[in-house]
Amino acid sequence: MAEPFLVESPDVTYSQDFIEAKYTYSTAHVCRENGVTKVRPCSTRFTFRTGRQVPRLGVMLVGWGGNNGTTVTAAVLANRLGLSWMTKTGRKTANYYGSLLQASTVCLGTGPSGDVYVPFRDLLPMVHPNDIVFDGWDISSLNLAEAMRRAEVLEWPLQEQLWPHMEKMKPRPSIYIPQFIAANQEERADNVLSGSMAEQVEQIRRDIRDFKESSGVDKVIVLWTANTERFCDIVPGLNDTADNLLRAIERGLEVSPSTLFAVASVLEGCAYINGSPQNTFVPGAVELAAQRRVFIGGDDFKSGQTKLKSVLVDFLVGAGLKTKSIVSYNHLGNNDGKNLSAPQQFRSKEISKSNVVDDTVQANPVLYGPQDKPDHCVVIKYVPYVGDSKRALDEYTSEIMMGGTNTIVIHNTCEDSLLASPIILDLAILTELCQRITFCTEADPEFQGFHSVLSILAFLCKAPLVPEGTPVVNALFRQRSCIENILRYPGATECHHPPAHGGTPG
Ligand code: NAI
Ligand code: DG6
Repeated sequence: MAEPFLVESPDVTYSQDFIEAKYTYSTAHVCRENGVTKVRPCSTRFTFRTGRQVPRLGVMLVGWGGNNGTTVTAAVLANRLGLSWMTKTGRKTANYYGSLLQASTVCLGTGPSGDVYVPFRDLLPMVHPNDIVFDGWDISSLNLAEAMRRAEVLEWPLQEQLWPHMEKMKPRPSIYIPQFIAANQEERADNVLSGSMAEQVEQIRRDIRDFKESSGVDKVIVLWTANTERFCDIVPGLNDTADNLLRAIERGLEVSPSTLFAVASVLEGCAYINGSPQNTFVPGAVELAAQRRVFIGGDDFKSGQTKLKSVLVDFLVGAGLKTKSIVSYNHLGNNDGKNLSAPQQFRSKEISKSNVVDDTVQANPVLYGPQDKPDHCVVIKYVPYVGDSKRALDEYTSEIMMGGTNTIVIHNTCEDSLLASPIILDLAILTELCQRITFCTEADPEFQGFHSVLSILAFLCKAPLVPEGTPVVNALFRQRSCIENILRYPGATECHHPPAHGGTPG
């Protein structure tokens, strides 16, 4: 197996199957004793082992016929086939812009002519997006070519080239429980499973096995990019434990389709990622994943307005300015916008978009008291004419020195699905990589995998799911450092940049 570079160090060994690297992780414990704050530096010696055999990866999308589902499938095909197409501003070529792994770089070290940068994807052996095989489900029966046309995201000359490839792809019938998504979605629900809830979960499990066998992939990851659902109540006896959740499915009680897909995936040993905001991962689903040692991750792709917010507020508060008000408005005209025009589905999105500054604010007690946080207003409007081209307007107002005020206003226009698609690829590829990494310490010499709640995916998610008791980090560049560190340690490619906190395994 040829890696793009080799690390020459006594701490790194390459065998046929593994890269093994020793790494000392340094941090500090802070405690208060007798009225004095004490800081105690400490370090842990880790050994990381990464499997070098990159599997053939299958990704099953729930909501395959939607804007994201069709766009990501089309983008991978277009890249694989090396397609280009004419637009009024000239010829465009398929690329993976917007993918952290494919299109951003990290510093490997210093060479004779200065710093040497490599793409993120070169740090460890990873699946290439061109090699991903897609399948999936949708409540709408359109084949992927027709669904791509319905999405109105890609230029027509590109769609024409992709048509013969995409029309062969047909979403599998899905679980449809109308109360969870907006009533305005009913007209597209012509591809739905029947039978009891337990039978439908069984069918999803059969679909996963069928896809694996018929496509010849080694591994399957399931990712929800279907409509935003309303939140579920957490009810003791219903969804609070794995056993109760499984019983609730047997009895056909209230369980959302996204949770049913999570359960089916976990029972099949497939990682499950939630790209929408709803609380798919009720405590019973989290427990089931932990019991089965299957990765879960989410929630809600962090693609545009929120990504910028998690940079800008970190910058403002990090620079010592007291942000007092954040107003985020956007309008869009795709089917996502239509679904979000219903109050309960909007509420799910409002929650995931609103919590994104909490950790940054709490981390600065100089500026903010314990109950103090900025006013934060999120508005989403459905305007069919603009289609997938979302327009977002943000106003950030901060208090500056001596009673002054600083107001920043931002306007952003972009195709929403072209921002979400590379995130879908990164989520799947990172999750797969994490399945090949194990680690041990001197104190605990048995090799183990990461925690089943895969918090390393936080960079890609608006409301990151983290293991219970672990602090949530929203600030984008801390999240990026976390991925960078976790990818550097197993290959021992630490550069001169100091490791950021948040990069601890698990
Ligand atoms: P979309 O509405 O175009 O696609 C969703 C698809 O899911 C539709 O084809 C619909 O028929 C299907 N669907 C609904 N319920 C289903 C079920 N139970 N089983 C199978 N299929 C089902 O929406 P889009 O733009 O693709 O977005 C998908 C999700 O991703 C939404 O929840 C959205 O909020 C979320 N998201 C999108 C971002 C973006 O930038 N595009 C960013 C963050 C999140
Ligand atoms: C309107 O906000 C529709 C949403 O689905 C967003 O487009 C999506 O969640 C992306 O949000 P953001 O805040 O990351 O741009």
